[in-house]
Amino acid sequence: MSKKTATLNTLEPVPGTKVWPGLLSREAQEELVATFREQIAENPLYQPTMPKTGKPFSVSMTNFGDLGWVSDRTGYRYEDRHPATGRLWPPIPEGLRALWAGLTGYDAPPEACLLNYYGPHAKMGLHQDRDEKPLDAPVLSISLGDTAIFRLGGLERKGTTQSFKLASGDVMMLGGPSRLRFHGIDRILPGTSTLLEKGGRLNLTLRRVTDPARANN
Ligand code: MD3
Ligand code: FE
Repeated sequence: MSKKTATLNTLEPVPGTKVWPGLLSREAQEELVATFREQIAENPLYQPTMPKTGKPFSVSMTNFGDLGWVSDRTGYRYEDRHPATGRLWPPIPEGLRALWAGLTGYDAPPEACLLNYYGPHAKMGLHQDRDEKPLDAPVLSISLGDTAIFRLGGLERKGTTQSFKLASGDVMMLGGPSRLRFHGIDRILPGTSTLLEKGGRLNLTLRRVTDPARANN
């Protein structure tokens, strides 16, 4: 059951959460999309399945970086290869690595860049991101294409949430006391951007997966 709440155009202040509306210029957004297009043949989007049930996600995914987030019947985890092609993930585009360094101030580079593609009916249920070791490292999210209705909750599944719009070029950082907040994508608003020829939304999340202070974790 979903409670009816107003969708805000801007987020109410939440410690550890920062939004930069429209940080990426149209040109920078187009350059990122072109980079993904170049990679798509060897690094295709695929539809992950839910642990246990095997139900497919409505969001399709791929990754860049040393490690990529994958899900199948056996669970969620990070892997160094694409589950369908068996190839190593391509490197994280340089522009995104620079964005991470500039915005997070975290003293180690991101290891994973998850790319989520939302068609007109895709959504992502409320969840926590807790498959990464260093919880002091923030997650940096970049939205491209159609606007999404994003929902941000608290540290427990039940409890109040707020929803607001994430548009193409918006960048959001979740760290510190917000790092384990529940969050999800209620829906996307088709036709709200001309960035992607066939419409839909791309979200990129940059993450640190292993603790930079320890080897082999
Ligand atoms: C809040 N992706 O890939 S990004 C995900 O738009 C994910 O595709 C959504 O949730 C998307 O796991 C939301 C924004 C985001 C990312 C990480 C967070 C919000 C977060 C971590 C903690 C709290
Ligand atoms: Fe998430």
